[in-house]
Amino acid sequence: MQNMAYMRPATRTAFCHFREGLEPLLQAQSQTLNTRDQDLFLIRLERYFADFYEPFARLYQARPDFETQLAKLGPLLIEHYANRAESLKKLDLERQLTPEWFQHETMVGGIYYVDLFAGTLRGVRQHLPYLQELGLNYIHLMPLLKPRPGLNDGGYAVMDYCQTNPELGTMADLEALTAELRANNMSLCIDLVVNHTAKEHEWANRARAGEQEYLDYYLTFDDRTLPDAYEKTLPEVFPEFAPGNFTYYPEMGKWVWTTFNEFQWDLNYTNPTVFREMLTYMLFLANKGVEILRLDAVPFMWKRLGTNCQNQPEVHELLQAFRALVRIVAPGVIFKAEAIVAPQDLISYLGTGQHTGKECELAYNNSLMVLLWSSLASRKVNLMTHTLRQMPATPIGTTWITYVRLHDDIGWAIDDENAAAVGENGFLHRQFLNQYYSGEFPGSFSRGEIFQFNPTTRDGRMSGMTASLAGLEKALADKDPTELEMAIRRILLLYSVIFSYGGIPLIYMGDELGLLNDYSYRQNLHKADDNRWLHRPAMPWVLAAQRHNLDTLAGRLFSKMQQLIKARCRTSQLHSAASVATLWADNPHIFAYLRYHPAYGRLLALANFSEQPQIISNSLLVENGLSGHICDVSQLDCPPVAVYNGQLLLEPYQFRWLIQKEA
Ligand code: OTU
Repeated sequence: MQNMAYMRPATRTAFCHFREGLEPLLQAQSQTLNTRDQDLFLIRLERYFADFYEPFARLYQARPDFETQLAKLGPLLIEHYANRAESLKKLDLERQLTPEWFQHETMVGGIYYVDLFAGTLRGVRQHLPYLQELGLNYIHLMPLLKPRPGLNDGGYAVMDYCQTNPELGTMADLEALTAELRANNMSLCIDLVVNHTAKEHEWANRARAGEQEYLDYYLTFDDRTLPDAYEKTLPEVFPEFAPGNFTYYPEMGKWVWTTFNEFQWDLNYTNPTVFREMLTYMLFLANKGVEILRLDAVPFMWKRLGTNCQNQPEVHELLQAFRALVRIVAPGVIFKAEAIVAPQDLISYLGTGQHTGKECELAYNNSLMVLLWSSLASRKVNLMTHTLRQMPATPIGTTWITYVRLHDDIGWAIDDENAAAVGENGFLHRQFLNQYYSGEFPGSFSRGEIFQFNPTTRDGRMSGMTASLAGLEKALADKDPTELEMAIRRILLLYSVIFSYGGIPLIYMGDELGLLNDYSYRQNLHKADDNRWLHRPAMPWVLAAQRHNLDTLAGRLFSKMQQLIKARCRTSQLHSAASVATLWADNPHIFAYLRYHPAYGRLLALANFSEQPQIISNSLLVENGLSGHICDVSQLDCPPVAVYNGQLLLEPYQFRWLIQKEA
């Protein structure tokens, strides 16, 4: 029992006590858990106990019921461990032996709404061949747990976490899907909305009925004193359709904290019962075969007066404690933080400082996403290069989710200081991006819509599908073949970066076919107010059927996307653990970065963000260790790359993944 020896004295005492309490419970499970299972559990408990206990104690030790709260966690762990299917226990073992599984260059994901993609969970199973053909092995299905009736924020207002949305299927369907995915080496990611529940959740119903126990699950106030005090420093997430952060319910005589919509009630994580309840949901879903939990809106989980109530240190304590407990029961499961925050706050969700190696394995690289769009509009890569060079490397054992688009708006998370460092005004640049992507800016190629414009701060975000934002919609409307070509190249350029910069790339449903904005949301009562539905189209299977016809737009994009995925999968330098260094090229339009793998060497990626041909000096290659026979591994035949007069040419929007061929 080595790990115990490393524990701090107080932790060791707590551990011994905790384990003693569990031993009889484990033995009582001897029907389901053999000696080896029990040993494994105890070894894991010892391994992860400090990781869980210490943050848990820091959060809740001051409470008189701390010991009772702590003791309640043990039986929960055993119950879910005993319920875990043999096939999942095998997966746990595999994953513990290959903890870097999600960093492999072969990891490629996609994002799908069950109903819009395939109608139901069973429908998703029928369409697995399509996902496999594209080359995906990580499937993120958008919120599928039982939402409230009526408006539900795209499923992010859950009233029952133990049931699926009945329109999509049953829990049994979900289990059958995860089993089939597993058999095909594919992993399922689903959303777990941890920050809030629907106001129709049982806890909320009971809070509304006045049960004190359940009022403590949420953040409620008798009058405006505290809400007013908090509002002084709180931003508004949905200023247009949900202004303010609190909602008054006359039947309760109380104000309730509602960061997002009125029907989404923020949970009170200062209450350890809420922590335990959410842990129960995590373990429940893990036992259904879900492999990646996308933890929604994590930055908001802890509130502090005088702050913006995001990214508080306690959020990281909570995530570490959850992480360790899930690892004890289901180490095959990993966490993905949904924290769409400023560059300097982002990295901490992957575990930094005291949380290193103990927090989420995955987090969205929204900085990269925003900067890609910023560069595409400005045709300049200096802000992107500068900002990414400031970003710390991902901690060992973690990686980014890289993406071009997803179901949300694009929030222009561009730091004023970083903008100033490259001679830009952050505010004006963000204004420019909104004008550019909404199509107002003269000469813009984009067709998007501004989301949640805030007249006070003049902040706004952007809605739209990749293809429409990248110029395809306009080019088709204008019947302009040159622009059409440019739009296709822009889409592939953006995807080339997310396929090679480091992390698991996610393709947003329809981008592989060049799907455009869907304006039909305007006619739908439940959607018209929220233009994020502009980029949540239904899967056009008729269009998808053209994917093998290279004379069609859909066919061209699909086959190129498929090729790029294949190219990624055979390029070991693109393993997520291989380092990435963003470089200054001697051309303001060319984005350059070097991937370095200790065993496989270097890969220099170049991406031309302008519609003009550009050249860079060969010295960039030489200085980064590439000389002699250079080839471009982004193409399936790996063509040699010629250098003329010490210069390398990049066609409009061309990208290259250069490696040095063995002599
Ligand atoms: C998330 O997004 C979801 O992705 C959204 O679709 C939901 O509406 C929302 O949570 C509420 O559940 O503010 O504009 O830093 O940026 O949680 C979208 C995280 C959001 C937030 C994010 C949120």
